Amino acid sequence: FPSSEQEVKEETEQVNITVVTEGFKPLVLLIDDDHDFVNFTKRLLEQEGYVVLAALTAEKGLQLYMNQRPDCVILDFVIPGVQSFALLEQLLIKAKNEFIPVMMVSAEDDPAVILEAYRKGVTDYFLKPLQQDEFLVRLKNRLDTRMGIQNSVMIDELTGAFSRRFLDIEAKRLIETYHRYGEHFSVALLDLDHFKQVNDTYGHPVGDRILAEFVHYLNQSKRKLDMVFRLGGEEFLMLFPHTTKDQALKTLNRFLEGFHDIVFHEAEQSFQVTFSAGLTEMIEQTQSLQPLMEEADQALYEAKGNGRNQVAV
Ligand code: GH3
Ligand code: MG
Ligand code: MG
Ligand code: MG
Repeated sequence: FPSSEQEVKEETEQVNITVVTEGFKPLVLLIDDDHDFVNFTKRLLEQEGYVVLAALTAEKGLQLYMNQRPDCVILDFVIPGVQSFALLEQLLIKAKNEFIPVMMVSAEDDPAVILEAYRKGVTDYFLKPLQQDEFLVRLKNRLDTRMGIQNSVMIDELTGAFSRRFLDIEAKRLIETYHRYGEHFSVALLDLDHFKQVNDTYGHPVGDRILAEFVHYLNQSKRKLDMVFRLGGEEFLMLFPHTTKDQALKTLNRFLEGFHDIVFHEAEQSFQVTFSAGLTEMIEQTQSLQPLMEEADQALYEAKGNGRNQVAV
């Protein structure tokens, strides 16, 4: 059916664009013990359309970094205390591993200190008082690069979900956040029901469109910090930060109903699609994503066996 294929393609493209740009404002984490500078810079960045999180201590800064997933960090390294220094060094290592730019802003103009900051992975070093215009342009360039990496490497092209590669980074961050701060999180595997049949009946392009619609639906319905990853085929993984299993169960049941309510129209037929999910929660003994995925997979298997269109725990 050539005409509906054309329709499908356009709609898929639309979905992809919506997923990537919808209401997007870069999140900037600002860490500095200088209140006046923080207040001033926060206002400046908000005027530029950024969402700004501010931390006045290294400890709070690291916590926000791990909990909120910023797109860029602006940092004054000269926060007093040996412990603070160690925490900020940890943050730099994490940021480097996660491709998050770190821009330093400091009154310290000793070339040896500046060189050392670059060696530790700082991407830019600005002296106070800040040359505002240059700072804002370079920040924008850094964020553009960061978003470019995110969109090309970390986003699955067909559906707009995050890619499997990005899952490892995010899971590592959540597991560490759990052990350090006791923040709960839940993990769910989602798999579309009888999807082979959908492809066989309506064609592969329609299947592709449904995959994109599924992710679009989840992205619209989830909380901001929840993340959707495509593991492959019609199988997805969701991470629910700050969420217990009971809370995630309610959310997933809402998704089951909401997605099932979407009516697809193809070749003069209308139909609905369902999915099944297996859910688990981070617990103390867990040190990696692998056992969580195994548990979620076992639960998914049960959901399928019990008739599909349901969540099992
Ligand atoms: P179950 O309810 O047990 O999950 O049944 P199922 O048919 O969904 O499961 P199965 O694993 O047997 O088949 C998955 C199907 O998903 C097979 C394949 O054609 C389809 N599929 C996988 N990746 C894609 C894709 O990228 N696009 C499309 N259109 N279909 C895909
Ligand atoms: Mg299957
Ligand atoms: Mg399936
Ligand atoms: Mg499958």
